[in-house]
Amino acid sequence: MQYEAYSSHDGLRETFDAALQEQQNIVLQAGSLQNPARSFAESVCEGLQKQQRQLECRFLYDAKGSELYEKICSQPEYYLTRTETAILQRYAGEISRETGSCHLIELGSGSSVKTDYLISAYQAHYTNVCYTPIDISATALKLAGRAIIAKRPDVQVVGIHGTYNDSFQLLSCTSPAMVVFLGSTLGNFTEEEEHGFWQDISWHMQTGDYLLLGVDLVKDISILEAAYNDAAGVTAAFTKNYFARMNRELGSALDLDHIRHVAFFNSGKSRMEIYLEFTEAQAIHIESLQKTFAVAQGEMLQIEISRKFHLPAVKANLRSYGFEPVKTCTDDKGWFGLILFQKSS
Ligand code: AVJ
Repeated sequence: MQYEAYSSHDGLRETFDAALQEQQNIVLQAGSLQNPARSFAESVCEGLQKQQRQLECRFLYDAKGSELYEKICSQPEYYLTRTETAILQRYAGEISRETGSCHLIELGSGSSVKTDYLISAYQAHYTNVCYTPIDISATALKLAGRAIIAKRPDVQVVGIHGTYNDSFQLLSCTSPAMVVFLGSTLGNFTEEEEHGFWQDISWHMQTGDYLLLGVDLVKDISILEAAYNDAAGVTAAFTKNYFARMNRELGSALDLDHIRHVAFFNSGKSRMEIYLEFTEAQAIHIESLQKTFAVAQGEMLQIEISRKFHLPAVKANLRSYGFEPVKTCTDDKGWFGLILFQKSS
């Protein structure tokens, strides 16, 4: 698969459009990810200057982090991926009949393994299936794209190496389309961030287009907490990789042996909260910006939140942005929900 870099914002849209017309299989790089080391350094600095120090979770997904996340997905305690996959397997056919032929655009596509069930269903019913995975990990994107093309030579794949923000402008080229947002990635947003996100998506999507949203549902706390504290320690390795990445890319020289993974459910806020606790005082040094931050013993840096949802509330919320729920699918235990919406106005 070819890989091309584009710096200008407008350039991306035009190039995307041209790639679609010419039926190319290609990955386009958005300009926003052009200076990754600098964005990472700036983000860490900003996060460490906050009252409750918090780091942006999207930087968990470098090549190593994306690989560890895939490993999390197959841990016995991490029911999310398995459950959502089963729902997709069961309902992909019905979903594809409901929406008709459309361009599939996936936000945060990762390995695209789950999405393959959807692609397969669309291929069974329609010709000229086109898939646009969007991800911040170039490695994950290229591997996923190659695997799909190898398995399904008739599907066109135009990937975007970029952020969600980069993808919004592309939604005007793709109608009829279905935006696919799986894995309960929505749960990583605060309510405020979520609001801005739906406003943007709703603004850019065309009337009649679809949105397929996967959300993890509120359930027994012990099940939730086990999912983020797996016995094999893969989740801990995943979150600690944030600091390993800082050592690699920012020259932070942190001692990872004195950093501990902590994850618990906050019932009041209906969310998992994931921290890295410093079991000894350490300084975080960011070479390129000439900044040093002192972290006290026992201090916890928030690295991620993962909100858990109730289906009726999600539907009511999305309605307020012009998305009509047309189909709701869950598993037998009601642990995970997949909702198909149509953009009404
Ligand atoms: C990728 C956001 C769906 O919140 O469950 C898994 C990330 N973090 N284990 C989640 C994650 C720790 C995951 N999402």
